[in-house]
Amino acid sequence: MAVERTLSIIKPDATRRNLTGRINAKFEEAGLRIIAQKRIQMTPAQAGTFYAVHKERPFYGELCDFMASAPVVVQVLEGESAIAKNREVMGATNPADAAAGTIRAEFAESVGENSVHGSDAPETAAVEIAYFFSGLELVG
Ligand code: DAT
Ligand code: MG
Repeated sequence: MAVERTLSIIKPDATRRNLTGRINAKFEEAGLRIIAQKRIQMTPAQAGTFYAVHKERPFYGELCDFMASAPVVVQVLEGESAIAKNREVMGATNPADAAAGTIRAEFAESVGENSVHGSDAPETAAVEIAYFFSGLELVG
């Protein structure tokens, strides 16, 4: 067990429906601290760089357009085992498979428009945090 940081994104389907506060409450109730947060509007190219790992997948173009379709809230969450804990609070990628009480079970609209992103490992968390935030913006 160790204190970790992870990159979270509240996606366009959720910002459109004014769900930022309710989603943040889920993180805080799980003991995750929001140590950095800003609302931005990405271009499809910026979303494409962020999701470059998926560039060969059939849904890549749709994913980039969706992520650029409205503002997103990018944030850094900190806590004990924050990467796994955040993935637990988010629920499965497909909301049909997400456990009751998770963000995706409660709020996601579809597998593509699933309300939140969370880093999946320490290495990806470090790269993803650096994509959006400078060290000075992380206030733990
Ligand atoms: P996660 O966001 O749970 O880490 P992932 O990394 O496999 O899931 O995929 C990244 C995003 O791509 C996911 O949140 C939504 C989209 N996506 C994944 N699988 C998809 C599919 N079968 N159809 C449409 N979009 C999909
Ligand atoms: Mg992923």
